[in-house]
Amino acid sequence: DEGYKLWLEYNKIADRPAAAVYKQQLKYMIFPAESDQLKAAKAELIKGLEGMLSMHPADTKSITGGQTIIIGTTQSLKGLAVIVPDSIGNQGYLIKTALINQKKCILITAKTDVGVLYGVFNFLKLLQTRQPINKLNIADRPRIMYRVLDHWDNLNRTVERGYAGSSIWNWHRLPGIIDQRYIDYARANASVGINGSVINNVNADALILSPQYLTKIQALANVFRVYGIKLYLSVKFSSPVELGHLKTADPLNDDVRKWWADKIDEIYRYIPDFGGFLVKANSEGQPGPQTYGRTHADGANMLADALAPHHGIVMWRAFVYDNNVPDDRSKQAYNEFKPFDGKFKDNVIIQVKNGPIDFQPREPFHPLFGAMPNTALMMEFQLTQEYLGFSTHLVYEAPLFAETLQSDTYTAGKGSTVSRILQGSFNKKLITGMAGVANIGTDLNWCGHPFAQANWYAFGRMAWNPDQSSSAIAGDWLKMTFTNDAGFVSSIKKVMLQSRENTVNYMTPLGLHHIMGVSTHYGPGPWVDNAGRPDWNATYYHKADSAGIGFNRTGTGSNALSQYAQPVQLHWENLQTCPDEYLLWFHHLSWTYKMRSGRSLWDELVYHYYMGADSVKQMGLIWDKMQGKIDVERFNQVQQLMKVQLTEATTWRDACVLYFQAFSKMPVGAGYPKPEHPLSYYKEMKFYYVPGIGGNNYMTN
Ligand code: BDP
Repeated sequence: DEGYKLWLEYNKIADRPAAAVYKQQLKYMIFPAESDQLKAAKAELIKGLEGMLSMHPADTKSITGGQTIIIGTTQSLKGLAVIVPDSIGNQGYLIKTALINQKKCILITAKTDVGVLYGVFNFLKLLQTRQPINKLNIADRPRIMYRVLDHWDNLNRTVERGYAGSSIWNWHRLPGIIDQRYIDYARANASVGINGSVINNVNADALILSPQYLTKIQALANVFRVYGIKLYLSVKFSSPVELGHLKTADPLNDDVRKWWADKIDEIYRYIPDFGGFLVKANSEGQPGPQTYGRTHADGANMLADALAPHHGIVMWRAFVYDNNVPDDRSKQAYNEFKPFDGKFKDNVIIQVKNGPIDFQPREPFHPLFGAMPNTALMMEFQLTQEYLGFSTHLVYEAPLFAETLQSDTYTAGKGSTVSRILQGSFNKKLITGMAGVANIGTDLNWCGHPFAQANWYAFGRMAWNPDQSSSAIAGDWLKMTFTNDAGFVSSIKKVMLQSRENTVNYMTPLGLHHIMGVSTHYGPGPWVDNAGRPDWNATYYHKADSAGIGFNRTGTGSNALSQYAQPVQLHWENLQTCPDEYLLWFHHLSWTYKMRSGRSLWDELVYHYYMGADSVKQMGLIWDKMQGKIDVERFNQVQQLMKVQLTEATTWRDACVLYFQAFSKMPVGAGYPKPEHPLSYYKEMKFYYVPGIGGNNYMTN
């Protein structure tokens, strides 16, 4: 098994009595399917039942015996007078054991076709995870409106920060050839409720808006639509100049406004349900409204006005920082965006990364969450493991997502979690969204590492409901992807839940951040001090010297803490209460500073680095015991990957400990194995053609 089928394996249920119980309840099916979406739902149900139970319920039009599964919208099941709770909204569904015409049936229904599709996938999940289906009553709905994957895919099919092969969009063969992958991609997304896809890189090529590409994009949109997924495009702000040959892209210029309005009308002629734009502007060299002396609000609102008549939205990114601004990089997005609170049009949503720097293994939540009560904000998580060991490290990211989502911003008092802000709980007028930077490529298993699929899956589940538990999601994913073997699921779930913390420990413990190799972001690089910009240097972030280590972001330092609500500020400012996890993010402390554990800061740092690398070894030992429980292909693949991960984790540990030791001048405890090489060896390690940076010539950060 190469893992192509993702979590939709639909493997035969080997436990015969259990299979028989399911089959017995699914003898007949009433499933009127007229629309493409309902047809897709029906095909999926049949595929799932054939795979798991080798059966195909008999299609009927009316209830004759019991054991009938009835599926459809309230409209298509009119004759049965089905009622759904209002709470499921337009995209939710109801799965219920019901007595219809005195017969016990299973009912899957919704107000809309896409709701039925979600209901079917969730019904299949019950079987995939071996839940009883004789007493069902599940009403569910998404808590977030826009649940989108952002592909950083270039037109030449390289993928920025992609570690799983090339872009799955085969531009040369589109529109004529519809690769089966497009369909399976859409199925997988729909199965977890993802309803949008931004198909191209935020560092966008203006060509994407040319008629030649629009024809190709239309073909993709036609596939996505069947699975309830809207297509979005990343656009380059200067497209009117590059594509339209205008002299300017000034958002207040009439010709520019007309150019965009015409272009948007044109797009909607190709794709009537086009979703809208994602824009990276005035960030890392990209053009934007500031290039023309205008503001982010001017730029976003101009596009929003043109999209509004078609019900499109603008996702405008807040990932901005400028090395000409002599201030802490972590403060800049807040400083630039907060003044515009309430100034964006209703169909603009500001896309904010989970933390204030850039998808590090651990960051505190972004201070913009909670700071813009009158502005729609959406979360941007990164699924692709740019800073998490690429696709050779097993890192289950759901705990990272949950950590941010459950952080309390205190913006409207205690309990103002990021999750509630994203759900629009404090301002019902705002649109809501969550984006994940995709980790998908042409690798047979889509994501490079068999376990990286879990991050795609978990993202979808959390975008649907940000308060779901990482543990429950991991359990479902393991069962759906590998096996229901209880021993396997419980052991490997523990491994998954611990995996992100392991990586924090061997890369950036105690609040360290951005100390990886320059530009490639591969491997350790705490010594980097000569990147293109000061704020791309590792030394800018860790500030290690003979006196100590850490970034002082308190009132005596950059005062980034002042961007958080007061209770948060006080909590992190006070060394008595600041959690170890964020210590060096907010404080510069001496090497001998006494930690809660009683160890010195230096000893604590060493302890974490060694614990991180050791936990990878432990993970490998657990995996070895799983032999025979799953297919041999994926077992072997993961086993090899864990060995690579151990080597790389050890390199991280040794390089960082040696590097920081040069400042602390303190010994490493006798019990710890000695690094294999001197510091100079790690500094000189060279890596050629590192994946994830092809096709971009600006990339030096
Ligand atoms: C950083 C990446 C860079 C992206 C940028 C972004 O290193 O490749 O273009 O973020 O999000 O994480 O725009």
